[in-house]
Amino acid sequence: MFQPHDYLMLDELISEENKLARDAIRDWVKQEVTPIIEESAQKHETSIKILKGLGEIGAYGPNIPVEYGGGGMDEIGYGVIMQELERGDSGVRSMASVQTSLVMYPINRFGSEEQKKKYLPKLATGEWIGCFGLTEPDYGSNPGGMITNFVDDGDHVILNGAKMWITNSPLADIGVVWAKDEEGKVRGLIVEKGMKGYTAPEIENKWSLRTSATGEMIFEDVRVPKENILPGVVGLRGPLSCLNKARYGIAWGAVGAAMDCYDSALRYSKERIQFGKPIAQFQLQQKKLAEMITEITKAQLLIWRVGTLLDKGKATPAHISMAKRNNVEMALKIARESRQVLGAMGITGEFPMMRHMMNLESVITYEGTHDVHLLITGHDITGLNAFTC
Ligand code: TGC
Ligand code: FAD
Repeated sequence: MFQPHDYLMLDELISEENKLARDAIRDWVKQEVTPIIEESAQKHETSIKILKGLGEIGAYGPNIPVEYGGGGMDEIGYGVIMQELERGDSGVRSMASVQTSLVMYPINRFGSEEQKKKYLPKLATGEWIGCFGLTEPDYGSNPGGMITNFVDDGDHVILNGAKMWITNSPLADIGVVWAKDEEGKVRGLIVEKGMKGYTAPEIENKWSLRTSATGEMIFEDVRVPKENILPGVVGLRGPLSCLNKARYGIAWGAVGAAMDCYDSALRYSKERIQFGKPIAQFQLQQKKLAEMITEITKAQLLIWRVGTLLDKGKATPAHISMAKRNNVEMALKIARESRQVLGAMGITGEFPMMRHMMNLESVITYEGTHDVHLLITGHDITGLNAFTC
């Protein structure tokens, strides 16, 4: 069973309240996620018990105000929760980060009082599951080109278009969908399951994030009440602001996945005997393990600092991009390296490395690809925009 590692005593940087929350989630993951997640991944099934359970333990909206059912925690608190969930599985962290950062956050930040009261408490408990529709079949890294649009129809609008690769869409009760109005301006709309003309078929046969449902969102003349339009934002800034929050959570989550791989490799290497010695005694294996804990520790410090800046209102989107890019790549490298420490055993479902590795292949692509985040940093440090060159 997973043992936490805190090589540089970074726990001293985390408040008692946040440590309590993290430890409670850690215990929940051990009890509810670890025993079933491998089978869930092998069967390519989303566990509804986990999806609902996340609402019971306060993992939906921990940083959303208490008056709307959230936990009222700071961003470090949200981060350490994402870390523990992704130690269990990236798909489980996805459930919580989409609900929190991509559904509850835009409703809380850009929604009307009526929208907040109607949706947030039910999303916080997990009674309703939400999804976030930005990516389209022809517009992934470049969401500004989106085709999905709506036209005026009295007290409703008529929505047409399609979204692709949407986490939780096949299961979701509501979706925050980004679409262009008649002037070509991006707006956020809350689409509800059951609206005529709206379907959300699942994307089958993924080799990655097999515990998380991914689907399309198809809109064929869907009549959406105007009261479902988020009044507080116009333009691409709206969805991109939500991505900042989710990317931040992913940067913490990646540390959790890496810790799980490192912990499994460390314990195995001390027990596995070859040439009459534990393989942990061989210098080549020590190099792998020593580099892993070094990289994990650096990644922890990076995201802790970004979280601290976020709590002070000083973190920029580019700071968050740096952390997402660095930490996900770090976790992916550790998943591959730790798999090798286990030799053949590493390819089995008895150990978590292959599952984490395959999951992280999505994590390095979604919420902005590895390349996109590098170009965001490049823009920030040079002042020159590679996306428009
Ligand atoms: P650009 O002209 O740079 O910006 C348009 C407007 O947006 C503002 N802006 C931001 N605002 C807040 N946060 C950010 N991170 C922002 N980035 C830009 C910008 O200031 C401007 O505002 P205004 O008021 O002046 O109009 O936009 P661009 O079209 O050139 O694109 C820039 C680019 C490429 C960086 C951006 O589009 C991008 O980040 N692309 C990647 C797309 C992406 O990350 N998609 C993620 C989809 S959601 C997802 O993957 C969920 S996975 C969920 C899970 O399971 O965990
Ligand atoms: P493309 O944009 O087509 O990119 C292809 C390649 O070209 C990449 O390597 C990219 O880095 C590179 N590239 C693109 N532009 C440039 C450039 N200017 N310079 C250099 N290289 C470039 N989206 C949502 O809206 N909601 C969700 O809930 C959601 N969940 C997802 C869940 C999963 C499992 C996955 C895999 C994706 C999900 N996505 C979601 C979509 C995700 O955000 C996109 O896949 C991602 O933004 C990349 O878009 P794309 O796949 O169309 O790749």
